[in-house]
Amino acid sequence: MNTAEKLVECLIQEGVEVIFGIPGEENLEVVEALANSSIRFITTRHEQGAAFMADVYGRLTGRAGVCLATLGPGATNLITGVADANSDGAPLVAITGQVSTERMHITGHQYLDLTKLFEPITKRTKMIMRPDTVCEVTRLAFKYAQSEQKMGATHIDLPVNIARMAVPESEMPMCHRKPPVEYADLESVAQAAKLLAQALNPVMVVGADCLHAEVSGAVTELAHTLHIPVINTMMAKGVISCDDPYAMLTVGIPQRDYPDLLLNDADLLLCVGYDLVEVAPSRLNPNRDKKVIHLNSYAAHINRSYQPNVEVVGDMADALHKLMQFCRRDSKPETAFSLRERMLADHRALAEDASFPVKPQRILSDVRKALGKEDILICDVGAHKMWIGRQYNCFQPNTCLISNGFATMGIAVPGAIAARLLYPDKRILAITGDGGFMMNSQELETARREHLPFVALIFNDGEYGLISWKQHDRYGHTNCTSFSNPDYAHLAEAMGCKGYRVTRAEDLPEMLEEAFSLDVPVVIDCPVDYGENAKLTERLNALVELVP
Ligand SMILES: Cc1ncc(C[n+]2csc(CCOP(=O)(O)OP(=O)(O)O)c2C)c(N)n1
Ligand SMILES: [Mg+2]
Repeated sequence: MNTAEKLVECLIQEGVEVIFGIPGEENLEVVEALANSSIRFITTRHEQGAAFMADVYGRLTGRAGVCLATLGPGATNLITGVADANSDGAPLVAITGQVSTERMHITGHQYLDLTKLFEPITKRTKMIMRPDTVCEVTRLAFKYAQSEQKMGATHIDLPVNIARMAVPESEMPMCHRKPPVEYADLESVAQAAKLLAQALNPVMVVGADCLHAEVSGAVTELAHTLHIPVINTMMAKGVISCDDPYAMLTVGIPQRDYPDLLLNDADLLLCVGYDLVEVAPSRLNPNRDKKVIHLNSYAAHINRSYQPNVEVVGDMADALHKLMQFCRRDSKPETAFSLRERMLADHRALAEDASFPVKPQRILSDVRKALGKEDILICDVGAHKMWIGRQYNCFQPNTCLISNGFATMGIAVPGAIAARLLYPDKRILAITGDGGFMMNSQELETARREHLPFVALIFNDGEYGLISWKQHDRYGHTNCTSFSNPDYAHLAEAMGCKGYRVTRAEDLPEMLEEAFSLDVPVVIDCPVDYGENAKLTERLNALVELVP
């Protein structure tokens, strides 16, 4: 058995069922070995698409998504998706081909030192230098990618000559067991309970590490038992259901919004599963005067606005349950309850607006009605993300995926393909700007070929809308942000997909229903009225000015 075949055996041992990627000369052996294995290989149209698919696969499962590329340009094309996964804590293993070890010391065709290239965007990058190390290198890649200490990306580089060499028969895929669960020490829980009991206006902030730890139930129970309102980051939507009276929805758009009013009044932040990349701690604790409890499975990062008074480190559900036992709080957060009503009323405004181009509020209201509680929205990056972040609300975790650590345009279309692969019975919707859609629209062909239908809804404004919004807020005009668009419905049809264009506000609900009933990928091109962006800035500036 050669090294490539042994690598595939190790991947199967790791539970890998699918790999996304593009074959090349230097990974021929691996592709051949994969073809003879139980692993499904999804050939993509750009390595970035493959990396985003692996990224979203990892986000949704907690198991590493795997992507494959050849050396040099194939590997550099993977970079953005790998960096996105690493920043956002999605487990991912990237595998690249490489030139033969005999010619790495010279300047040569397509050679690039890939371990150096991947170093800042992975938790670990290793080259397989000898056939007898393939099992260890593979196990390490998966261990680091999937480890509880913030998951992320890893990289395996396989030189073409090593791939062809025979592996000694004694080398077998390594076994692995789940590491034992570590529990927070009771002293830290007791300290946290004391701070919580003393706090006048505590607020719980839940972050993305809650998604894989299955702590939704414990978070919600704690909110009710100790009467603590809960704010979620953009990446932690649905950890507490949006219809829960304690759910104060999402913090994270650039403007100060209703949840910020609550943070303003808070004297203590109970941060659960929160990672600093999700939303700047200076946003949560601008004057650095709030007490902070950090509760996660790993210790806090360093930041001047995030210096926890107590760190409760260990199994999160267990720590939350103990905290409930150790602490008593009786007064209900009436201010939060009334703020929630005002916020929901604000979100409902224009939900039925009949004007055209369609208001973002109306689109999201229609989308929420079209998607069931368990269906999945994959959001791209742009002004549409700000609207989704602000007012698309979720009932369950992992039902709205937002890249908000690295915040990378282009994730939605390939991400939806991965989501569809995992959940054939759910409705999968990608919402993307016209800018981000064009960055990975080529993967529509992948989706059609692989029979992975999903619906892509394009917010069409002919601009890099978020940047226009920021320029408008800062300079009063826009620059370098506009472009022309193709006929997206035709573009979709040309790739064997179905295309629609919204021409009236009332079109969308029916189109969405029809789109989800089809067995090919669908693109819905929806002109959007981003005149609402500047109005939102104005409205929120006025809201915050009311605060003393
Ligand atoms: C890959 C990448 N390039 C650039 C940016 C910076 N950026 C953030 S949002 C944005 C504009 C997005 O435009 P579009 O996709 O049309 O969405 P819209 O804002 O119009 O809703 C840009 C350029 C980014 N986040 N990611
Ligand atoms: Mg746009």
